[in-house]
Amino acid sequence: MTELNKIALKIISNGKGILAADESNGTMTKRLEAVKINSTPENRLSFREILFSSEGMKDCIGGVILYDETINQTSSAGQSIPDLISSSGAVPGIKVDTGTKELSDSPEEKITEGLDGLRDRLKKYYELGARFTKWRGVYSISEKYPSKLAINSNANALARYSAIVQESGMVPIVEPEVLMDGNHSAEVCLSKTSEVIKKCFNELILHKVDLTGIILKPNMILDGNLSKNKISNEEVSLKTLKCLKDSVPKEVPGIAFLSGGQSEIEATENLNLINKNNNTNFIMTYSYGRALQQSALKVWSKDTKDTIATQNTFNHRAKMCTLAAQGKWASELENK
Ligand code: 5MM
Repeated sequence: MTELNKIALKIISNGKGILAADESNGTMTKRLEAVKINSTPENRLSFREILFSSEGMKDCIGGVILYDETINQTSSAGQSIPDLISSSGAVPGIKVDTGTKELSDSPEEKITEGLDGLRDRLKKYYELGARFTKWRGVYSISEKYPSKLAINSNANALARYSAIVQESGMVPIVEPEVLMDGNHSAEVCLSKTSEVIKKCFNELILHKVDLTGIILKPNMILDGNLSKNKISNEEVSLKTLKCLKDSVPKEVPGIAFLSGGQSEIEATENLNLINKNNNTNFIMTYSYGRALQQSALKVWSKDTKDTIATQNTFNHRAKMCTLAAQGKWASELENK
């Protein structure tokens, strides 16, 4: 077993999942302003520190993805944020892409940037305690999209990123997110997501990335959010499994889904069914941002001094997701 494979397994084994707390300042500002909180570095830290020091971290969270601002911050007790995360048994990780830009020649689509100077930034993040990283490619679905150009260029960037990250001794999370926006069917989502993931693996193999030392972070297969038709949760799980079985090489140790705008319960129920029906050898877990934080953020915004209520809310969500990552979740447990 290689060191990278060990790190990947530590993050996702035994029902543990990933807390995606890597919102860039722009995204975090949107999230905070939606609940009428000022987006200052202190407030961003304050909410995140409450999550990172909650009980639920120990049993449920195997890794936390941070943003550059947070990995450099210090807790109220004077501990570095990566140390605070490690003290709960979770692995600190860091988002290393620098965001998306218009794709030249297809300006309605996006290309993710951040390769320039990446090696040097990784050195700094490793010293700060990070042992895994994240890079997200974003694809939209419409009649014309995602174009071959977007599929190829984002796959190439994800592979170049992964190779450099592994060279630096860290596990790359490869996140090709096919957005749920639009009125397309789940069938279309299935065929586009499969095409995107297959191309990513072609490029990862070409760049000699060790597939036992990565974690794939894909979307689930869903109808577009504007589609009138909604397939059942059972069908979501079966289509998602079909997609991954056909497109992901067997060496990959695990898959950690993004929630992508699903409600907390939907994301939990779908993950649970994926695990119940899992006919692959992949560990199937979560790497949720909104589906782990939404309710906790609402509670916190009502009284930012009420750490206990915020942590209880987060602990509950983390516990539900961890049960789902083992196929042991049931809706009745939500009210206990
Ligand atoms: C936490 O949000 C991440 C994106 O941040 P920026 O758009 O600000 O760069 C995002 O990549 C996130 O990690 C994944 O989409 C998972 O989050 P959700 O909310 O989809 O589970």
